[in-house]
Amino acid sequence: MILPVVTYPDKRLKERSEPVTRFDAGLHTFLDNMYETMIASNGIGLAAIQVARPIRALIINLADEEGHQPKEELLEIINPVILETDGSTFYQEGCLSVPGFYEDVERFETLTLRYQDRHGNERTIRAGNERTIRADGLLSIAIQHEIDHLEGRLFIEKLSYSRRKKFEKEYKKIQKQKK
Ligand code: Y12
Ligand code: CO
Repeated sequence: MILPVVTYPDKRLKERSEPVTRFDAGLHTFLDNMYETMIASNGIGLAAIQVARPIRALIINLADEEGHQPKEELLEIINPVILETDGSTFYQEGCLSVPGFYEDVERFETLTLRYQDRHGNERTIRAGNERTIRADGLLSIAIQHEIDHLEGRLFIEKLSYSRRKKFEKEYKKIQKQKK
């Protein structure tokens, strides 16, 4: 099922999302719906709050050189914790919740992340299910962008004061054109 995407300046995007405690069929259906929504919207990353569920879940499905997004590469990241970061890099980011706007944003270059997958609910499996990955390049940027959503932060909040002002003006114009 394709879900409606919450867009800026909706206040829900400022909410801090709560940890996932139930990794049940309901969560699995919700993650499947997030995937369907992201693909239908031409996205490569989506956090649960972007479809109005304030839970610490996000998905990332980067495109390969040919622009394909193989589902086997889909990352479902629940309750993420960044353990380590290194370096810095700039990338022109976009967000399904801020349609039509792209801007260079500074992020850590690499990071080490701990998270749970969709089956992480059972206590006994939970520790075993904890995985550590080292994320590089675009994946590292996407993870940081999506984890910011879990904290109620948008990439536009990382812009300079003058660039943010310009954004607000441009965005209002885009919104008006849509009506
Ligand atoms: C690097 C930087 C940011 C991320 C976060 C994930 N971002 C997205 O998936 C953005 C998708 C997006 C899609 C749009 O729609 C189309 O291209 C048709 C779009 O354009 C409009 O809404 C007009 C904007 C953003 C991951 C990695
Ligand atoms: Co976003």
